[in-house]
Amino acid sequence: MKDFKRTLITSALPYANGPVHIGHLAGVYVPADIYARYLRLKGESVLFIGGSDEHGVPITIKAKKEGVTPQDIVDRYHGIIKKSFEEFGISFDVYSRTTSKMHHDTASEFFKTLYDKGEFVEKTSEQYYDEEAKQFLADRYITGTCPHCNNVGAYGDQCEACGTSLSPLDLIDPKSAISGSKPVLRETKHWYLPLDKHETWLRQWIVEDHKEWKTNVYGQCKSWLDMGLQPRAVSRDLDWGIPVPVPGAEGKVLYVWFDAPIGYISNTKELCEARPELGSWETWWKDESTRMLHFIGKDNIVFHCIVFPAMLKAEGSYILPDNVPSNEFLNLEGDKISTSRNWAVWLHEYLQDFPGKQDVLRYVLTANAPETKDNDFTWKDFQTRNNSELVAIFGNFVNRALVLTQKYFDGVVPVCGELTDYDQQTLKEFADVKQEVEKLLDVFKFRDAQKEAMNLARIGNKYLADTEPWKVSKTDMVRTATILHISLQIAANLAIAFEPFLPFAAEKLRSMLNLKTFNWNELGHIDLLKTGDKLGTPELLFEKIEDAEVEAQVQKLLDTKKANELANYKPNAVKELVSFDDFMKLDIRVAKVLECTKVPKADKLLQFKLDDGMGGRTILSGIAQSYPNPEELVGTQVCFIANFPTRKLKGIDSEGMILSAENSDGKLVLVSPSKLVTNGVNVG
Ligand code: B3M
Ligand code: ZN
Repeated sequence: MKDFKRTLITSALPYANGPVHIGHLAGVYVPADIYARYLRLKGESVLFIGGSDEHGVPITIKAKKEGVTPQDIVDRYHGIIKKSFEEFGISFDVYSRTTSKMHHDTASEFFKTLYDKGEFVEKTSEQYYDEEAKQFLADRYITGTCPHCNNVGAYGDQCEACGTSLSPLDLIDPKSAISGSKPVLRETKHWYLPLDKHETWLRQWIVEDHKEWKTNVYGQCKSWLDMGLQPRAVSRDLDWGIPVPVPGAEGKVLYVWFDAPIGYISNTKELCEARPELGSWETWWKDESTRMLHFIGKDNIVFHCIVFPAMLKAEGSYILPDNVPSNEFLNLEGDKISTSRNWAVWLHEYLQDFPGKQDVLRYVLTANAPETKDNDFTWKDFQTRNNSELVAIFGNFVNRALVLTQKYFDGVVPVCGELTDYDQQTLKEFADVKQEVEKLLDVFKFRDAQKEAMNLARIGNKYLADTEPWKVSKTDMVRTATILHISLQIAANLAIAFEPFLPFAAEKLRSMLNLKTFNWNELGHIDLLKTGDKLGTPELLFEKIEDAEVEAQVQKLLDTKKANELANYKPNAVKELVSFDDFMKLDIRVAKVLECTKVPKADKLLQFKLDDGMGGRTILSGIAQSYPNPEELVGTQVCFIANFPTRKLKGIDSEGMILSAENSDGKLVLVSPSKLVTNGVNVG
């Protein structure tokens, strides 16, 4: 690897149109944070840049829906997102936003530079225009019928029913989502970044020079390049965003994917202006001895590996990223996380339900990180990892070491006597951990790195279980002292090794150990604590999570599923018209239920004895699964078709048909008059 002097870490700027969820944390922010903390702990020069992405069409759509301004929306969510990140210990050096003046100026200038250098091509094309709303329509603002599956609510960029990506011109019977009117095609001019002209160097740079990139990233880039790159529009007809800073561009703004990555630059500038000791922002962005890393999710790969580098290269004075560690997606209990379907674990809600348990989520998300393929988060796994790893191994070891020291040595680090062979063997095992963890962190294998760090706790736990100081103390205090001395050194090592992964637990542990200064390079040492050092008060590092707590979370998700089913219920098309005469042929009446029982050997059928005002009749109805306690129906009134031919079902004559409605969840509900009526009267 090249000899770099400093590392600039960026993490994708989340859209400020909703709160952040576990998928964001697992995919981008926890790995980026682990890496930033790791480098800092090694004493390296590092900046970790974050911020909210506050432009783009979805924000304007949300604002319209709520009847507020886009600025109101981003103000609300920028605040919520920023707070969630702080609470989870994501250690950004700066977390700013793309509506800042600094960003508007920086992105505007960037565009202007490329424009002046002739790096864009101007093109006029036909796009849909809403004559009532007097505006061009972004792809998402146009709905129509999908030409592939006939879904009537397809969007101009994608049909969510069949998943096909579309262009607005593909839609049958297009409608404006703003006014509902039929849009017309109108000519409009835009600026395009001619990616085709950048293809040759991009291919060399990625395919030849960066074979070390993660296979998911490398593979996606290669297939984009193999398909051939096309010019990409970098402006839009929209009134929310950064105005295109050239003459003749009224009503046009920079495309959100043009301005958002420049946000990394703007936020670095803002940081360096506020803290001059960090040096000039240009050192971080233009000096070849800076190593730049973009942490992103897989849907952002093309923008960070192809489009943004092309922008930087076109500008001419910037460095390119050295690596783009991108993760796949995290699913939730088997389903894709979705903001619109509320299928997510929101960070702010998690903290209400599990206060103080940030590290548990960080731990589980890393242990299960979608590094090479999509992965699934389940509450059961969350509970198991907490109870049988964090509590039973890490917490248990630390607690025993500290409590025993408190008990036998008054909370003072005892003298280390002569080491047995077993002690030596244990120390040797844990001395390797540092190298192992580093090797993995250096190639962004966070889940394996955490597993390796956890081995340290396993070694400690096993050491205590094997040496049993609580027994030895009855006969040999010198040996007890040695065992606890070694155990405390292992605990101190844990406090360093876990700082990148579980910063809250690591800090708590350091304070229990009274470990004031620490750095990564001391990892593996067995003199982190000195004989005679006074320890702090032992506390539990992790707590057990009870079944009821995770069951409540699962129930919350089941409720969401149910609510979605009801909300998504789409009525069937109305059947063919019938004449009044045909309708009059049906003899629908009301009857009282006298008896209602399950039909033996038929799991769907109920047998009704009815008072139909005409001497009574029996009808069988296939609703048993919706009425598990049929006796409860006795005494209620139902509607039935009286002139339906008699049918034999399971050997019983069924003389008519009872009416029921099928709910959106598939359950059948009997239809009854809303007030008591005389048995046998007609319905019509
Ligand atoms: N806001 C997309 C996303 O959140 C976008 C990332 C911008 S990074 C410059 O997935
Ligand atoms: Zn479709």
